[in-house]
Amino acid sequence: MVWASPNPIRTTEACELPVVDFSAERSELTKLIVKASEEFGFFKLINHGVSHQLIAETEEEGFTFFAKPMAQKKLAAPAYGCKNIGFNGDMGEVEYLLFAANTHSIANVSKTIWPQPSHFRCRMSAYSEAVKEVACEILELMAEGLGVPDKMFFSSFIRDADSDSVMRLNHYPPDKSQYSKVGFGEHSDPQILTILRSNDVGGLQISLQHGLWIPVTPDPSAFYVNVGDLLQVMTNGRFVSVRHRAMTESYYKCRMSVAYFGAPPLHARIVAPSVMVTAQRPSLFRPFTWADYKKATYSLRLGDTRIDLFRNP
Ligand code: GA4
Repeated sequence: MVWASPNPIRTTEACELPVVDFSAERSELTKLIVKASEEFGFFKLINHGVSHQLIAETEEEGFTFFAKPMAQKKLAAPAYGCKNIGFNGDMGEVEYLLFAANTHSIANVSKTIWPQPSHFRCRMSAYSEAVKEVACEILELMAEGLGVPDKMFFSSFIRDADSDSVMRLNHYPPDKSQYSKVGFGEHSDPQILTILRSNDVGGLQISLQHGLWIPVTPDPSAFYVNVGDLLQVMTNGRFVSVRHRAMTESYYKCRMSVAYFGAPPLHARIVAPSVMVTAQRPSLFRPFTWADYKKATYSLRLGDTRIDLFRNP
């Protein structure tokens, strides 16, 4: 299907995206996750085990916040943003809440939103903890599937108390115009792993080869998992960080997504474990810290391929 879109980039539905059933047997699971991360850097996770009630309550907190008058939402700045993405002029048809995924930061954001004690703090913290656990389990299965001797090699970065993980609630307005617009432009996620959940309104697309966009059918009961740039580096290029974007799609309903971006502490040194570096496959990237990478990320535009700055000559 070719979408009516002001931009000439084609989209297609002619590609089946990988689905991983988290309740499958462990050895099967490791194989599927590794294959999907190598070929797509993306997969849909079903039977993830996070309670439907917790997910519904998190969604409710988001919708309640975004339904507030603009003047009140702006009180939550800089966590709240509308249309402006990052600091270098990127824009999109989106409003969002973006905050560090630790209990302390969530409590602070909560205070700017609701002066009285509210559900927001408890629910967001519980959700963040639950998806962090899913992300860690996935990273441990990845390590196992890749033959990394330390199964916690990847997950220990985001389990660290100083992890720089963030959460983002994106709220896309319904699109009454004839053409689909860019909600959140093309990019890869800079962190290690992203766990995304949305309501039943579509809009997410992933790019496999440059120029071909694949719409992802929304499934509110599932999570969508993105390999981030740091995991591409730590697997010495075996896994690929997926380029994706969100387009406005619905004529009548808002899309809301909640993303957890699992990141290391700022001082963490990002290198591939020795088993991923061989004579046939020498190290593709030079060592750097997450602080170095984050600085480069924020100095560039959303769609820039920042990972290239860290490649070995
Ligand atoms: C994309 C992934 C996450 O949403 C995010 C984004 C961040 C931001 O919105 O502040 C960035 C973007 C994201 C990558 C390039 C820079 C930084 C906006 C931007 C233009 C929170 C992240 O970590 O990187």
